[in-house]
Amino acid sequence: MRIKQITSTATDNRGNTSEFSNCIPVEDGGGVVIVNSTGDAGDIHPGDGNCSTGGVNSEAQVECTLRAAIEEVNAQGGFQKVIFDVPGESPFTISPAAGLPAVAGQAEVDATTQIGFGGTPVVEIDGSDAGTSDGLTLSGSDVTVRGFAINRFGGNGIVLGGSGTHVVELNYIGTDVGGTADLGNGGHGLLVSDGDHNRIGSREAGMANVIVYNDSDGVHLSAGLANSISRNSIRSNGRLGINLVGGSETVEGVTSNDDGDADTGPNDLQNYPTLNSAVLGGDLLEIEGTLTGFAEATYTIELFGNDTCDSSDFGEGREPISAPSI
Ligand SMILES: [Ca+2]
Ligand SMILES: [Ca+2]
Ligand SMILES: [Ca+2]
Ligand SMILES: [Ca+2]
Repeated sequence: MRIKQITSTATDNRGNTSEFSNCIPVEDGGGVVIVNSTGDAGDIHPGDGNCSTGGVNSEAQVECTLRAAIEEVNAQGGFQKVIFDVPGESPFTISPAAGLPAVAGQAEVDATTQIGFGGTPVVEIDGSDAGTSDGLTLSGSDVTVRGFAINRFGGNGIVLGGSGTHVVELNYIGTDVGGTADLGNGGHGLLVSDGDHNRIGSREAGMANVIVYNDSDGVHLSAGLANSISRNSIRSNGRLGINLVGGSETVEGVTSNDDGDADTGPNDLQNYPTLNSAVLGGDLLEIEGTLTGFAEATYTIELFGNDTCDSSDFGEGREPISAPSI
């Protein structure tokens, strides 16, 4: 019996039993699927409640791969959580032979659950064998992807589509689990192709993404509104760190600020600040700049430190410094 409502009684140590308590609905906490193999086989019966390739992993357990887990949770529907318990040692490298299926949501795919995780990714998705495909694609809504190194895909590292409200945090996109090797993806690090209210990065310490060495932009937005990109380390990508292209902006490259910011497109073609001076005296960094926008709105300004500026002279943003609001 699927329990839909729950109530309770209390009995004391003398045997006196109470009336029933209040009755409350049981919320659906979703299922949990455990990936226990770096293999690439698919699920033999998607939607049957079990993630199984029909084979076994290195410890003779019923094998569940990342591909099989995505197929299974997509078929089950409802909120599903994918966690990791792969035998062996870091890095746990998954090498798909073709593109992985899109994660249709709602789901949380959380590689920080893998034993050995100590604050930085230990599970790597290596696209070397996956042709021109993208690494992970998020469709539908409410998909969280956390804790992966995603590298060497011919396409983009992660694609956010569907209706949005996805979360991408604590991933290394374009590098290895060490965060240093140049293993960029062939397209953008992240592409937001559709959807609103996605969150890329996090204000929480240690939860933002590292987006480096990708051949095109670090984060490319071609549609959608209210897609926040916060506190990530974005550097050494082939083109811009963050690129808004679409709406009234039809060309690639740095989008010019407009007076009053009435232009429209991805993220409403939000104007960026204009920095005038930065002076470091001892521990005190004094920045002067301006932002043209709507008088009644509030804006959060994030500052980033770099060793060198991008060849465009705009960005990228290697080290987030602080986040004052105005
Ligand atoms: Ca299954
Ligand atoms: Ca642009
Ligand atoms: Ca603008
Ligand atoms: Ca605008």
